[in-house]
Amino acid sequence: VADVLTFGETMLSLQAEGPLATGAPTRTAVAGAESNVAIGLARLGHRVSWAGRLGADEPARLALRTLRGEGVDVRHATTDPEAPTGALLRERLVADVTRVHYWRSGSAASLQQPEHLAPALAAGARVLHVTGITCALGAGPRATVTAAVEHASAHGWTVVLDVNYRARLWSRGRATEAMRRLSGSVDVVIASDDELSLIAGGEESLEEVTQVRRLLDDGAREVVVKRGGDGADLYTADGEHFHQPAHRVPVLDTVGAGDAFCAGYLSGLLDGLPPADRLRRAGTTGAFAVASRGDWEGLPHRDELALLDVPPGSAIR
Ligand code: KDG
Repeated sequence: VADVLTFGETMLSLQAEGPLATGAPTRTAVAGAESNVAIGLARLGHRVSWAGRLGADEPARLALRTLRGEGVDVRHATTDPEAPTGALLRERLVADVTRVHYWRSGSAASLQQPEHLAPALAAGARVLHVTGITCALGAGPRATVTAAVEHASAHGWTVVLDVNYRARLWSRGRATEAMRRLSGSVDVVIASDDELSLIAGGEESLEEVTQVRRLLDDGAREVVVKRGGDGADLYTADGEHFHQPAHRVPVLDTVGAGDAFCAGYLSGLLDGLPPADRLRRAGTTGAFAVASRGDWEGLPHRDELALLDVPPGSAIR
């Protein structure tokens, strides 16, 4: 049985060093919020299964090779013989500002149906991880998330939802509708401060504690609020509140930091760490993503977790 089952759209990611231009250097990579989390967890030694849907094409083979190479179990990944694997292009406009273009409408993942995930659900797991991105991809993926969440809660798994709002994919109104529908079956809600109202369903101007109270009343055990460079907060159903300041690291690439944070938090949960320590591990893995290029390439292995405490400029011999 896997520690964590996750699924969602994994894509071919082209990362241009600057603005898009003929002949400009571009790095080829594999990206997707859920597979980023899966890799982060696998590097920390957890058993994680990624069960997304890909096309029958070269980007799919690259994605599967990469995930396998990182120790992620892909035996329940499925293939659509007709639809392509999705793709995205990331341009770096100025220092830390990137622009994303997607080619994912009509992709294999956007056509996923609940039956494609059934074998993965039947295999079992301790934790189900889903994100709002999958819900934004279409009716089939949204139904697949719902079926997975229902199955997981009926079987006593811990259900973790990362809101992960993507304005390029849907409106705040539609996201709120979909997130509200899931909120009653979610054990751990992870959201950035500006995403909290999407799942709590209140006005954006509503105070954070009020939004969190709604989610805890809906049945969540834990609500984790991410604030980028201002750290993160954890609220529990027992009425506890913890704050974790962000690590001070050089900012190289913030894309993927939320997924890295999520992987660290889940890792702490699986290890049975107390709440403050789970939040600390999340802060650590998030900082690794910020301080390295790529969406997941710089994530730490378990024996590297303490690297951020090494004095800057030192050589590890
Ligand atoms: O969190 C990083 C992801 O956003 C990135 O890897 C690609 O899944 C992705 C998306 O939808 O933008």
